[in-house]
Amino acid sequence: MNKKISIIGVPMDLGQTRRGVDMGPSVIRYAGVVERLKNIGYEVEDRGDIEIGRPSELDVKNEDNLKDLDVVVKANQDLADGLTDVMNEGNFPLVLGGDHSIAIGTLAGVADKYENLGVIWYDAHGDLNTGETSPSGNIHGMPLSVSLGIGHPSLTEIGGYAPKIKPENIVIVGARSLDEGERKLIKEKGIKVYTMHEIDRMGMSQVMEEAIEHVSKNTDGVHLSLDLDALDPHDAPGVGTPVIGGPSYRETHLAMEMLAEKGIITSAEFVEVNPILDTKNQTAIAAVGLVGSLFGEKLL
Ligand code: B3U
Ligand code: MN
Ligand code: MN
Repeated sequence: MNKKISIIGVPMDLGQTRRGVDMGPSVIRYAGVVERLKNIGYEVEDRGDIEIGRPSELDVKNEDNLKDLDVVVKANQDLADGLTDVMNEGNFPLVLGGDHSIAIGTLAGVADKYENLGVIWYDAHGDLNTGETSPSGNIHGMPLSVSLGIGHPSLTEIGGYAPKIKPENIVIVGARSLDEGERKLIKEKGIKVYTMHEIDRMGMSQVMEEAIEHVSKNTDGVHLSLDLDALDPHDAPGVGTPVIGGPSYRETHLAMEMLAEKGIITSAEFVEVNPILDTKNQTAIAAVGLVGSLFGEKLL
C-alpha cells in the first residue's frame, strides 16, 4: 500500500439504539489516527464527516421492522458518493464509524470499482439480518445481507446497483453471536465463517492464512470491515453490543499484521466505537493501534 489515504468519518448512531457511537470518528481522530499513519510514511487527507440527519423521533420502526430507515438510507447514499470521489482519485479509502450500518454506503461506493470485491468481516456478529429476521430492527445488524442484495430495496439499491458483493468472496472472522435467520443464510449461500470455535482450535494465525487465501482467490480487491465488538470486551469495552469470548487485542493485531504482509487490503472501515461506554478511550486507542498494524507499522 503506497497510496494516499483518504479518511471519511461517518458519525452515524441511527443503525442501533445506544447513543454515543456517533462520536466514534471524533475519538478515533483524537486517539491520533492521522498522525499514526503519517508516521508510517503515508500521505493522509482527512475529508471530514458525512452529515447525518435526525429523524423527528428516534428508533422508530417502520412496517418492515427497520428503524430510522430514511435517514440511514440518505447518509449511506452520501457516503457512497463521497467514496466514489475517493476511488476516482485513486486514493485508499479509510472509513471511520459510526455504527456498522455505514458499511452499506462504504461497499456501495467501493465495490463499484471492482469486478469481484472480496470482504473480510471481522465481527462478533454476522450482520446478515433482514427486516424479516432481525430481532431488533437495527440496521447495523443488516449491512452484509444488504450488500449481498438481500433486504429492503431502499437499502440494497443504495449506489444504484445490487448486489455489491458475492457470497463466495466473503469471509466472516470472530463470529460468536448469530441469529437463526443469519445461520440459515450462511448455510444457504455457503458463506465462509471462522467462528471463535475455529479461532480457539486453529489459532488466529492459521485462521487468517486461510481467510486471506479465501478472499484473494478470485477477487481484484479486498475490503476490511472491522467491527470493534469483534474484540473481547476486556480489550474493547466501548461498543454497543459487547459479546464475551472474543479475540484479544493481540490476536487482532496479528490478524492486521498478516493482512499488511500480504498487501491485499484495498479499502477499510473501523466501526462501532462508542466513547460513552468506553474506559479511558481504550477502544479508540485499540482501533488506532489496529489501523497502524493494518498499514504496516513495524516494531523494529
Ligand atoms: N444480531 C443482532 C445483534 C447485533 C448485530 N450487530 C450488532 N448487534 N452489533 C441484531 O440486532 O441484528
Ligand atoms: Mn457489525
Ligand atoms: Mn458486531
